[in-house]
Parts: sequence; structure tokens; C-alpha cells
Amino acid sequence: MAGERLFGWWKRILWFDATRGEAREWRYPGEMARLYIGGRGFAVKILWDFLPAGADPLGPENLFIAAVGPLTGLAGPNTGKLVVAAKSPLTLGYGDGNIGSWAAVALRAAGWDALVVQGRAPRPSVLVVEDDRARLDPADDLWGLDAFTAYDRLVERYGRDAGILLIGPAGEKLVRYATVVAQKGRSGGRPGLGAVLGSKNIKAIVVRGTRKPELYDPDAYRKAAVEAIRAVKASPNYSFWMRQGTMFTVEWAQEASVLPAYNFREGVFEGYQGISGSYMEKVRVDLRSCPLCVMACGHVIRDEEGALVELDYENIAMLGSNLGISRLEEAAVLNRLADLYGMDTISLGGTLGYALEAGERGRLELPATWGDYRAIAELVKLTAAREGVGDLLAEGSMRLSRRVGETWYAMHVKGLEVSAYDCHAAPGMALAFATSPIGAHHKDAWLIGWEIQHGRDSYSEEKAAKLIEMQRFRGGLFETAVACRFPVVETGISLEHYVKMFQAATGLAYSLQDHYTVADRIYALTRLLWVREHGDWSIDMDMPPERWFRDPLTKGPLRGARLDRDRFLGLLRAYYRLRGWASNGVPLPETAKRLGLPEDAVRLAEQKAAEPA
Ligand code: PTT
Repeated sequence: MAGERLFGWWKRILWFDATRGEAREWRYPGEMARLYIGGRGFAVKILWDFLPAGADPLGPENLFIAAVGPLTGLAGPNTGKLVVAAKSPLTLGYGDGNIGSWAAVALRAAGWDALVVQGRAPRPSVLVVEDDRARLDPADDLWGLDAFTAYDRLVERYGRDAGILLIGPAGEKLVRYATVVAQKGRSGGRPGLGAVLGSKNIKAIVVRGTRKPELYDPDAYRKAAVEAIRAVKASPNYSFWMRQGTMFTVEWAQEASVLPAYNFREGVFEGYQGISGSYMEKVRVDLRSCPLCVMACGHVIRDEEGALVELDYENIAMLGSNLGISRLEEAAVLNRLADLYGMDTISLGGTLGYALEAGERGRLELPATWGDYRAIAELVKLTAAREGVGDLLAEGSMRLSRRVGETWYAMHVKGLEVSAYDCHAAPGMALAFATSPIGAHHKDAWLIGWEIQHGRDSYSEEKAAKLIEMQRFRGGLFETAVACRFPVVETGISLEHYVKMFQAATGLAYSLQDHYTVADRIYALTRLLWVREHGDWSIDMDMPPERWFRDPLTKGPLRGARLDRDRFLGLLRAYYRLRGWASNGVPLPETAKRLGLPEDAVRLAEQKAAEPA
């Protein structure tokens, strides 16, 4: 331990009031760093303490947070990441995303552990942070521009060394799943973080910094980071990863019958080869990465219209097979439009999938059908502009399905659309979606690979335990430290590399188990934030989409498979039990106390928790 002195943190947060255009410094208590570390941990704690309960997510009272952590921006494997967070306009609960961007490196170098934006700028603005100073610059000329054009203008105006986060037209139009965009092909904040910035009249955040954080033991840090980089490059998976990145997952998912097709009606897709990683390798023209990355994943191809697009599995599965599109170049057009307009590809693909199915069932008038990428591209444009039927699509699949009057094939949890893994025959992955702290996203637990190896038919408590272990390091360590998880989850290097880097940077002798406790604390507080914002909670909030219980698969080797409701409920209760949460999914008061949650959080647990699960 380094005693009371904290290394690796600046111990200050930049608080910006966009209404007044005023910045202030908040020197937060050191205990906050010890208990919550940074990134997602800081975001949740700040929202718990300062967001007015029941706030309108698109009102000036919502807080937009960009938070780094003790590892962000340090030389080391994949540390060019930051967390963006706010109350989500899509789910009305906690929302965050983890974006690779120079803005992450620059925010750390500017001497801040986080930036919090409250209020609403009186006119379209760019929030400029330069070391200690922050101001609003007018952005009337940028408002309405797509994210790539606006990015180029911002680079001209503020220089190549500036870190830039921005929104596209979808964020301006408050599309509920608008994202924050970085570097023309990185995009994050799935649950509508771009709309939150749009509601504040902030087109972009530009950051420049000139400082270096002081580390506890710089030599030990350097040694640990070099060891981690060597381990990544020596991994047997490394060369294949460099060839295909996340795109290898298309063929893997097809083989495992989890590739979403036709709005998750099936887990296999007849045209999978045309959108596969193997095909992508043949047409790839470039490879891009986040800053400080040692295992680039941004494979770039030319789309059907000749433009360059950076691909990822999720984007191509959700905007390809899930919509019946079997040509990579066509799905890539939709991917590019999502990036240009600043919309989440997963929620867009999930919402379009729902709409196409509702159209097929005669419940929604829609000028597009499965596989017709041109017509679908027009729907994407209408969505970003909130014109015609696009205004409905901009609301996401949960709200759209309520309007249509058929909700059972709307593929979301808590309002956030499920990522690209079909779970008709994957109860563990369904549980991962059901209990993710932001709604259905795979980031906290990609349990599906483990589940397929260890028996996908089982609903055993072991699955719930494995899920929690994954949530602890993926949703904990990497979201608080803040760094990319790919070196661990894709090349298989040991988590201990990160534990060592963290210790050397901060002087806090946290073991992996200590990081797990921090993660449990953050999970419990996040859950209580959801409960507070929604007013109440029940087990129904944690149920996966009805389709997986109701509609068996009709194709592929797993024909006939579907989830069993009673057994799934048993699995969910086992999860609650292992977490120390009540049978209605609210943390028990003793759990909240044990984890050292704030007193008002313990009180809420006392009021809302049912009997133990
Ligand atoms: C992430 C989610 C993902 S997860 C993908 S592809 W993936 C989609 N990417 C989108 C995109 O692109 N454009 C767009 N308009 N919408 C998109 N929506 C989808 O957003 C991402 C990488 C990836 S690529 C993954 S898994 C890992 N995610 C990490 C994470 O969550 N935490 C962490 N500590 N490390 C991670 N490393 C990897 O980073 P969100 P990014 Mg993304 C174009 O942000 O909100 O977390 O949603 O941010 O910079 O693109 O990095 O197969």
C-alpha cells in the first residue's frame, strides 16, 4: 500500500455546466477511488449521488459522463479506452459504453479522471477541454453534419493531436439508441449516449492534454506492461486474430447455431459464407485500431457503394444475417450509415429486424422486406432523421412493439436490443443478457463460448457462478481500470498482467479478488440505481425476450430447441442467490452493507428487497 497518497489518479473531476458554460473542479474523496476505481465505477457513483431521482434522460438534469481509469492512456496493451455513461433514454436505467478514442488518452493527459456534463448549452456547441480549462465553442456550422464530415472539420479546427468524441444527426434528433462516435469507425454508448449529448446541444467534445500522471512504481509498471504485450503477441490466437478480428465469429456462430437470422427466428443463416470472416479476408483493404492497441481489430473493406467501412462481427450479424442480407458489401453499407449518423448497429439491427417481421405479419406498413438492402438503407436514413416510419424506428424495438401491439418477438431486455447471439439453445447466454447492467449486451459476459463447451442444455447453478465470474472481470476490472478486454478474452493472456499493472500504477495492492469485490459493489449499486429510476423492480425485468421461450428453432442441427421458462427462472434465482440479491432481483440490505454502499442505497435496499432468493 502506498499509504494515504493515491498514485495513478488525478483526484479531480471536471464538472461542466453547459447551461452557463462554466467549468469547476471537483476534488473527490480518495475513498471513491479505492471503492470504485474509475470508469464505470465512477460513473455509477456519480449518477447515484448527483442525478436527481427520476430525471428525464433527455432533460438538462441528466449527467453525461466520460470517465477514464488508472490504466487509461499508459503505454500498455490497449489502454486507449474510456467509458461514457448517463441515464439511458432507451432503458431509463443505467447506460454506458466503452469507446476506443484519442479522447481517452487526451482526457487523462489533461489531468482529469472524469468529465461530467450537466445542463443544456443554449446553442449547438463544441465542448473544448484543454488541460485545466474548458469552454463552449459555437458549432452551428457542424449541426446537421454526418459524423465523418464533422470529424474532419473538427480536426481542421482543433488539430490532429486533439481527442474527439462527437455525435451524428441521430444524436441531434434524439434517436434513443444514438451513439457517441470516435475516429470514423469507433462508436459506443449503445443505450443512447449520443442522444444525451444531443439533448445538451453538444455536437462534440474535444480534448487536449499535456500532462503525464505520476505512477507509484514506473519501472515496475513498464516491466508489467512489456510482459503483457509480449504475452499477447506470443499467444497462439494472435495471428488468426490479426487476420479476422471479431469477424471470425460469423462462421463460429453459424456452426454453433447462434448466428441471429431473421430477427432471431433462427440461429443459422443460409447465406453466412457471404458475410464471413473468411470472405472478409479476401476483400480487406485496411486495418485500423484504437490508440495504444497491440491487436488491431478494425478490418476495413469497400462497401457496395465503394466507401470504406470498418467492420465488426456484431455490426455484420445484426445488419446482415439478422435482416436476411447475405453479401458483406451490402451489410457494410448499413454499418457505414450507422456510423455516419451515429446510431448503434446492434439496436438498429434489432429494431429493423422487429419491423421487418411486423411488416411480414401485416402489422406494420413498411416499404422493405428481408434482404433488400437498398430499401433497408432508406429506412436507416429515415430513422436517423426521424422522418415518416423512421420516427417510430428511432424509438427502439421495445416501444415500437408496444405501438404495433405484438411484443413477444421484440428482441430486447429492459429496452436494450440483444447483441448478436441467438439464445434458443443457450440459457447461460440468455442469463448474461438478462442480468447485464445496461440491458441486453454481451460486454459483461460472453458466456456463450464456455456454455457451448460445458453443456448448453444445462441450467445448473455452475452457469450462474461462471457468469458472475465473467461479469466481475469484464464488467469490473476492464470497465474501471479502464482498458480493452480483448487481450485477455481473445488472446487468453492472464488477468494477473492487469492486476500487476494496476498495482504498479497506483500502489494499491489489490488482488484479483479485491477487484472482484469492487465489481460486486458496482453491480449492486448499479442495480439499485435502476430500481431507484424505475421506482420498483420485479423478476420480470430480468427476463430475456419471449421469443426464445415460445418459438422453437425451425432450422439447423438444433431444430426444435427453445428455452424452458421454469428452468430459466430457477437459473435466474440461483444467480440472485449467489449475488446476495433478493428474489425480486434487488440487492439484500446485508449485501449492500457488506459491500459498503452509500447509506441511502442501503435504505433503498431495505425498502425494495423481497425475501432472499
Ligand atoms: C459496443 C458495441 C459493439 S461490441 C460493437 S462491435 W464488438 C458495435 N460497434 C458499433 C460500431 O462499430 N458502429 C456503430 N454505429 N455502432 C456500433 N455498435 C456496437 O457497439 C469496441 C471494441 C469491441 S468491438 C468490443 S466487442 C470490445 N468491447 C469492449 C468493452 O465493452 N469494454 C472493454 N473494456 N473493452 C472492450 N473492447 C472491445 O472494444 P459500446 P469501440 Mg464500442 C463501428 O462501445 O457502447 O461498449 O458498444 O466502442 O471503440 O468501437 O470498441 O464485436
